Amino acid sequence: MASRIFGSAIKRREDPRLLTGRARYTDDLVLPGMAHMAVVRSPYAHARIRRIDGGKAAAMTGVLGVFTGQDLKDAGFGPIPCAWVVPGSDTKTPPYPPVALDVVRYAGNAVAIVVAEDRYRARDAADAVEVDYEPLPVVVDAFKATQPGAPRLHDDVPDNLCFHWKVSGGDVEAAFREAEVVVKERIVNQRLIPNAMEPRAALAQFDPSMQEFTLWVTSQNPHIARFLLSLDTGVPEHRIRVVAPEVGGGFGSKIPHYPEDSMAVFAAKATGRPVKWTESRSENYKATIHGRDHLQEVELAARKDGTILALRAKVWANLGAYLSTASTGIPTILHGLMLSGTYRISSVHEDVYGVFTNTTPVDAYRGAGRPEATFMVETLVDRLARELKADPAALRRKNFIPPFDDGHSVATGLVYDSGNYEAALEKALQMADYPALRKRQAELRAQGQYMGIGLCTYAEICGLGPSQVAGAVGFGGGLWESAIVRFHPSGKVNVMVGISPHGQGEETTFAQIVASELGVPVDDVEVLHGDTDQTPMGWGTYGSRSTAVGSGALMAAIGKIKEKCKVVTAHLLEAAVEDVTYADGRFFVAGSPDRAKTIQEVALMANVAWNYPKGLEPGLEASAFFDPPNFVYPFGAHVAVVQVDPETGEVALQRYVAVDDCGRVINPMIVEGQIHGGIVQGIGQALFEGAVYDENGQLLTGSMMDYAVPKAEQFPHFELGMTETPTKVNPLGVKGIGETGTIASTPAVYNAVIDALSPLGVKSLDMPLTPERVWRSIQQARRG
Ligand code: MCN
Repeated sequence: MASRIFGSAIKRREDPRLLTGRARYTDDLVLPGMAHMAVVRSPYAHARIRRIDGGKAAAMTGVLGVFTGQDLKDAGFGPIPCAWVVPGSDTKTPPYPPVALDVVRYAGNAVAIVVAEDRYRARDAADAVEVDYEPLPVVVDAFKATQPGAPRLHDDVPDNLCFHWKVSGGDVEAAFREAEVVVKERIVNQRLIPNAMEPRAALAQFDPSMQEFTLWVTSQNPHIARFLLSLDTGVPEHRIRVVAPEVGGGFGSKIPHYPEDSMAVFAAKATGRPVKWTESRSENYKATIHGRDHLQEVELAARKDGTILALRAKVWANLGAYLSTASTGIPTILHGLMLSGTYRISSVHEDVYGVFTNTTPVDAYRGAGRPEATFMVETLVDRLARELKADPAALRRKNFIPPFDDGHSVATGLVYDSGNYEAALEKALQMADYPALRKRQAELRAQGQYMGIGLCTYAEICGLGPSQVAGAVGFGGGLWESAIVRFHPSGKVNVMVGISPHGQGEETTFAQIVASELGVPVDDVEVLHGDTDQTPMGWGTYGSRSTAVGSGALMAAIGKIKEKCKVVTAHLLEAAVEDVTYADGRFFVAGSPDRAKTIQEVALMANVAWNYPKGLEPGLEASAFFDPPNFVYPFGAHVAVVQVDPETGEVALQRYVAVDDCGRVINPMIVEGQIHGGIVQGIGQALFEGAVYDENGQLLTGSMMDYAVPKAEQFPHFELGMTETPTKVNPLGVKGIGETGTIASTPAVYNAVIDALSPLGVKSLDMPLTPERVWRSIQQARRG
């Protein structure tokens, strides 16, 4: 392989159009005759709908229609499907009507839609729809919702318990009996609101002559959107085209198939006009999924010498009012199976209770399940270190899974692909100059200053596939990927992929792969994605899978192109096919590098087929699918250094060192960008962010005035390092990097703050670690 392009930090090809404002997002699209939709949303978190009167609204100028849940139902629009039901968990899937029929279950639940000539008229008319509600009792807390007497959300779900899922490995009871030390923690992994720059939008068009729909939508996975849309609308898949134009970030929140997608499709058919809906930011906070929201009770058993024996946990996962697309898989498969982290923990057990509450549905948010697992393990390991008066780095080293390059089984049954956790930690400690940091900490403590050093060593499961496992764990789709590589006569290349990047940069990195493998200039390759009519089927961009799985399909297609080029070259050079070999964009007879054809020459001949092998198909195009044999498990070690002011409770993040390993790196600049963004989002959870409901189910953090999205000025320069441990799971040895920063940085910063405060007797705190919380905990500790 020519490795100059693969592995080099070329600039992102997406950026010129993004940075100059020329990119076209869903809301930029304008169709002839386009109308606009607004959604009437419940102000109550739980209420019976007595009556809806759309009369006044319908009479307003420019209003084309007012529709209720019943109208959608009558038109055959069924409930929003949950696409992941984990076997053995007795999961209840109560109906999730796109527009409420009789009861609303969270503040923001849709109760009616209005279509009008422009969005302002639509909004005004939505405000004029009269809804008579009978308020019902509300529960927002997952633990409380399972207690006797709690208000019930769905008739057929007693105790609001959607599922009880368990995972076990080893003999946990025996390990706890054997333990000399047990540390416990009650952790609130708080609810977060994903903040993609672009809010959600949908534009639907119905073609009555063909009975076909087109939906332009802010989706991370247009092929899944089409599949699910066909299920809940009854419109066959081949009559639906879903396009994800430019998508301005998603962080998981644009995976689900949302009620508004169905509403827009319904409205387009009902009014005979293309219909657009774009949410406002406050609508986004209420009606786009939230993330995390776990209450965790965790215990870690160890020997006095620091050997970790077992981990046991109970988790109440708040699912919100309805099951969003992947919601049940997040606190189970993507969380519960990762309890061993990077350690030799031979026994684990976890009970996960998935609970309905009167809150916005919860689904995947960057890291999705893995941050909740890593936080649990990494904060408990630190707690154990304090208990044993051991150095947290030494304790980690003692318990690490030793280096492996071809599979390591952990207690939950997963087989990690490859890892070298100690190497990543050593590098991070070296970059941070850990001994010097500890020395400085001791000096500052002597002066009454509170500096803290926090570590996190993590491994995470991503590169979601293989499909057989997806099926076995109840995921309602496959997890393979596909790619088409098409050479035009001029030697320029189009690549069509099933993945659907929305900020990650695969238009660049996939072009780098093609350029490296086929020896064409990188600028001669264009990567197309995000349109079900133009791209082959794929399962989307999430779970940091696009590179690990998508590149496998791309490599398989490239392999077919090379084979075909050899046949054409052999014919042109009158040589035997077995004698033709390839290097750096040229096909030549082995031992006679002068007898060669460039790939562009071969592409031209394949396309014109003038002088061509008999019986060989013309054209130079290959399509391939790739279903990986396993997940991939990137890993790393992060070190955070903070200074806490005990008088104000303010936490200043002074240094942040991150060493991550995503196998072979295609584009180091893009990888660093992913790590930067990820770190910021994870620290957002540790220090700033948290969605708060009052007891009536009103979202108190309903806008950016109240929900603290992190800002660049709050961060130091990130010091990044890499180790490179390839995987055997895909041909290029690449693992995912899109979520690692988020997974690692929350516990690293949390551990640093607790480390700073431990001389004051503060042992744990609820996130986000706001100055007020930190200050109060110091006061409380001082009072004893
Ligand atoms: N890459 C690389 N070498 C590797 C691994 C990755 O050069 N060894 C590059 C990839 O080719 C790609 C980027 O890094 O350009 C991220 O790739 P990958 O880890 O495969 O992640 P995905 O493309 O599947 O993206 C999903 C991931 C997730 S799950 C969330 S959430 C997230 C994230 O990506 N959301 C994002 N990063 C985001 N970045 C932006 N800008 N916006 C989002 O919504």
